[in-house]
Amino acid sequence: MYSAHMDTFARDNLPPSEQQPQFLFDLPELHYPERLNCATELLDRHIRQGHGDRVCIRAPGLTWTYADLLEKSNRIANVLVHDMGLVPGNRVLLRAPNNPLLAACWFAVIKAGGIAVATMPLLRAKELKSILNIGQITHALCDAALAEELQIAAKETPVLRKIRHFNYSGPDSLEAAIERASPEFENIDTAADDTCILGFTSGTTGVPKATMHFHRDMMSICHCWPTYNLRPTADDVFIGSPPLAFTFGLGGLLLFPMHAGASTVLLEKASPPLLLEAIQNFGATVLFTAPTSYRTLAVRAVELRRTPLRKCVSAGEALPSSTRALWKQATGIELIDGIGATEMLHIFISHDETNARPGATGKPVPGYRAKVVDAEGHEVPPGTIGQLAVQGPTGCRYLADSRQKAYVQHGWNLTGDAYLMDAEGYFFYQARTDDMIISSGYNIAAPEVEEALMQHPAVAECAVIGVADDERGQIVKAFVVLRPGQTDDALQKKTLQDFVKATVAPYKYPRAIEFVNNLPRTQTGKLQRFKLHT
Ligand code: 3UK
Repeated sequence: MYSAHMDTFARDNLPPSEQQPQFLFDLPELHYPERLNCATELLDRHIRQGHGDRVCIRAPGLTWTYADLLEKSNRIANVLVHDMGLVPGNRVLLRAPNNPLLAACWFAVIKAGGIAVATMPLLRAKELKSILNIGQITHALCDAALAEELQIAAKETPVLRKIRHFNYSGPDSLEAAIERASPEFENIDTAADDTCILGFTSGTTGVPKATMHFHRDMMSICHCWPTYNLRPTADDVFIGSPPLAFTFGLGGLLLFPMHAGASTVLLEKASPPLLLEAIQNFGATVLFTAPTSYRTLAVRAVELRRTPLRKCVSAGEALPSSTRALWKQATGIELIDGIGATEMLHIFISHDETNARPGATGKPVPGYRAKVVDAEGHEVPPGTIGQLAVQGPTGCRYLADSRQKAYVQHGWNLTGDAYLMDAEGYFFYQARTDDMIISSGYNIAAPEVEEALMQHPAVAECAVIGVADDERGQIVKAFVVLRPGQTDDALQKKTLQDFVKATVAPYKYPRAIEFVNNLPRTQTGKLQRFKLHT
């Protein structure tokens, strides 16, 4: 079988074929040639088709056309190959906040037939060390602002041979090497099924897992969800908060805009106030961020309505119906919700703005199929809660990890989410399977209680868990962040408890409530409910 990889590490560490999910290529656009380099399709193609002058990337104080990005990535590809000794199949660690050079480095690695391993900016040496080891990473391109932790990790990982730093001006910087390098580069003729990225799971607990995705997978995610659910145009300006190291951000803020020939705004910091400012300054039209961010931003309704924003995508966590309603009221825009996973690369159940249903994530994205199954893997009738199982052109391939057998069963990807499908085929998220609370024999989904609490005006944010209880097995406990000016006393607790009882089935109400100043979240914006178990 053809491969351009001289370093065969990735191919050697794929899960055995019988442990891989079944892949679906029903849609005609998913029939790829044997040889495919996704950088050629997403970047070089635009220049070849005469669109090199169109704006591709914007950042504070900087604008790059497609031709500019091509030249930068070609030069960096030459640095990787000629100065740093990269051979196809080598893994390259990328480390930076979302900025234009990170995007150029990503394309440079892909062009050179390398495997890009982007890392979350906040990772510390210990976590980087485990990524370096799992991925047997040989090269690194690192923003000087994030050099410190990588240097500590690198000292203890001998496989990492070459590091170059960028966004600083020393003679040994990547920029200096870029100046000397040729602007021409012929992309390595990779196989469609050569691995091109390792995506590390945001991992709430335990040892991180590396998911392996091929060149054709990058194209599949561009051909499925954006084509049928987002429907962007070449005039759109994309913006958002997820890091490019998180596949939600990689797709939403780099691959999808480029596939559409549109432009993308890369922001190193994208907290809600900074995001709003950038939406205004850059005239953004398509926004990608997490549910909590929409909730916070919604208070700036007047300013948001003056921007050209037209499509807003929420993913990473369940979207509460109240947040959907709040955003619609504030901006007039119906949110597009979508569930994705690092293992699946991107979104596989979603809807467009005309088919949104409160409380539902949507229907399987064209190219994917989904079902709800019981513990034995049998499909359950509509209206029954079970585990979500999916198949599509993308799917889970953990690099040398026994947990492959838990995620992929009978050829289906099991995401670890409890779902229900209604009679019309809409999928309704319930909880992570490990966030289902069993109290006095009742099954209670933590997010449903959170949703009820959040409808109360005193509540800014909240998280619900099950805590051990002698009498009931578990009881529902809520951690609540109050809005400014609210009192955190026993009366407030009683008010919130009564409110939940009046909103959902009374047995779901939180028997315990604790007021806190903030909630633990991952760098991808996910609530870490397990950290609340003390
Ligand atoms: C949860 C959701 C309800 C769900 C991701 C879009 O989140 C992404 O990937 P991760 O590997 O986490 C996967 C898990 O997160 N989840 C994500 N989106 C939703 N739950 N509604 C949603 N809309 O538990 C899932 O199994 O960090 C999201 C695109 C790419 C991604 N990697």
